[in-house]
Amino acid sequence: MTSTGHQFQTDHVKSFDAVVVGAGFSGLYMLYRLREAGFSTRAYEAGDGVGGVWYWNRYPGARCDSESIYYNYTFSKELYQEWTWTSKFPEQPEILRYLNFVADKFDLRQDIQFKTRIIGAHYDGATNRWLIHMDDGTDVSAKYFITGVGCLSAANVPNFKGLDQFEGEWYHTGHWPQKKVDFKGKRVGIIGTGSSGVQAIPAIAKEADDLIVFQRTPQYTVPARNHPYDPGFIDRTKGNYNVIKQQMRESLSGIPEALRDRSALEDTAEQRQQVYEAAWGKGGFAFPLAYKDLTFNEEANKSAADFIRARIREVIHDPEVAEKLLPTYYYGTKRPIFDTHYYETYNRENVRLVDVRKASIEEITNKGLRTTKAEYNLDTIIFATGYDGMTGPLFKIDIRGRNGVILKEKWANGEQVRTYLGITTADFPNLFMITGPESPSVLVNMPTAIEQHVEWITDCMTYLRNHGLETIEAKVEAEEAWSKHCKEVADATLYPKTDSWYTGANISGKPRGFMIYLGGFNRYSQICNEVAAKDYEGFSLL
Ligand code: N01
Repeated sequence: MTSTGHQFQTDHVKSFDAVVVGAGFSGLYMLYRLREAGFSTRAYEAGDGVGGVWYWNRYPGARCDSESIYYNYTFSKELYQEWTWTSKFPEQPEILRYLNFVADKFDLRQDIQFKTRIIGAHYDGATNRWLIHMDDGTDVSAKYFITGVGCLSAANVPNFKGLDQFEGEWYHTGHWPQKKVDFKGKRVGIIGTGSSGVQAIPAIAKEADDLIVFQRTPQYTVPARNHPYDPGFIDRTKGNYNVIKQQMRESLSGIPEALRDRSALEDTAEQRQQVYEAAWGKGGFAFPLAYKDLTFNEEANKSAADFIRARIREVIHDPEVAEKLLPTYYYGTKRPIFDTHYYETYNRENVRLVDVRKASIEEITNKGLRTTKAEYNLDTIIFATGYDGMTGPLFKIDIRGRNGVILKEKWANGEQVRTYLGITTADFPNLFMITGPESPSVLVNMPTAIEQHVEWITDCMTYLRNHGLETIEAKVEAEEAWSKHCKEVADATLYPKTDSWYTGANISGKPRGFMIYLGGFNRYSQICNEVAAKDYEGFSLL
């Protein structure tokens, strides 16, 4: 029975080799790969189209901050030749078009059921199968249950008193409507200044009469310096496909641009200034990758943070506003943000910054929002308040493993989740999590991370089939060792010292732990390959 009291049907239900959750980057490629390998597979997608996070995040200004020529699949040379990106950092509609193009090219829609959310998946030890329950009341069964739910698909709308009495419109950036939201003539409030807020704020400020930004933690952001690609560059990139693919797959972070192999402390203050100015001018990842020790060494980190704080003071006309915008946490330990005229937006007459650390939000009223110091009348409220990351999307499904072990309960205790390689977890046979907790996922270029996981999972399933095996399950000692390793790697950095969604600190009551493997994509892939080469060392195969 599910938590909703559902009694699974086991007779006459559709049965597949594999059921995949989601039709974003992960689900689409998983479907393609398994079909190629001869596994009957069905994907279920809550939205009415493909795209995953790029289907839901339609807020103004939404664009990717990985370079487009890398933020795509590399498994098909033909696909790489056929698709042409228009600019360095593609906007959400262009990425969504790309994923639709992929779905059409490989004829993937025929195996996807849209507008259907999987709400329960229980492992049946008697038959070694997963029983899967949908929100339309139907059940199916599958030998393998594979989640492609993304790391950031469980929206966090803070539980402010009074939201239900608000008479205006409100939206979360991650659940943006398909119709255009009109801000003309409106007084808009936005809560949150993470990646989503930093992108949405300059775009909305251009349209709204008034924009009030409710900021709790000031952010470091560096200019994206987006630009259209010229045809010559695109031709050279396509011609270089093999090299680019290999470089991506052998890199630390899934993109060829290597971290500079130099400590910030090896340079003099003047040299550092020049390096940071050049990186600032180049934009995007050039800044966080300017020195190899920015996220390891406090002094190195401070040098980068000081540079950005100085830039903020230069850009902002009103010194009081500038002071409010100065971040103080370790640079790079929250997701580095790349912006287009973010700080400059605070020089506009129609934009006001409210520091909700000094005067916290008390309640949403019928007319707007009230902090401990003032009341703000608003027509529209935007929650750019982030996500219950990594585990949240998995917990939206009632996943139960061997003997009814509930995933959410297994990971509710202790200081971090427990997985083996971030793909599997003990007591959950034949469950694979694409970019699951404790895999490199969001700290590398996502499509690269996804391709590696999908290919590893497909190879694993093929191995089981070729050897006449029914189940694969992580051994407890293997997952304990992996989780310990993840923690040790993270503890050698400055990341765990900052409250962020990486640590779970943004969600009240969530156990704090560092949920991403920080040892580098190349090292991680090598470990996964070694595990497979040793006949899936650390797993029980039956
Ligand atoms: O979410 P966030 P996001 N009262 O968690 C604030 C990816 N992404 O959607 O920092 C007041 O970063 C919160 O304040 P604080 C990317 O990986 C990528 O912006 O917790 N404020 C913070 O300012 C990114 O990291 C792209 O103090 C509250 C903000 O809301 C991830 O998604 C674009 C609050 C949340 O920031 C998440 O980004 C967009 C409260 N009760 C997203 N609760 C690109 O590729 C939260 N906040 C470019």
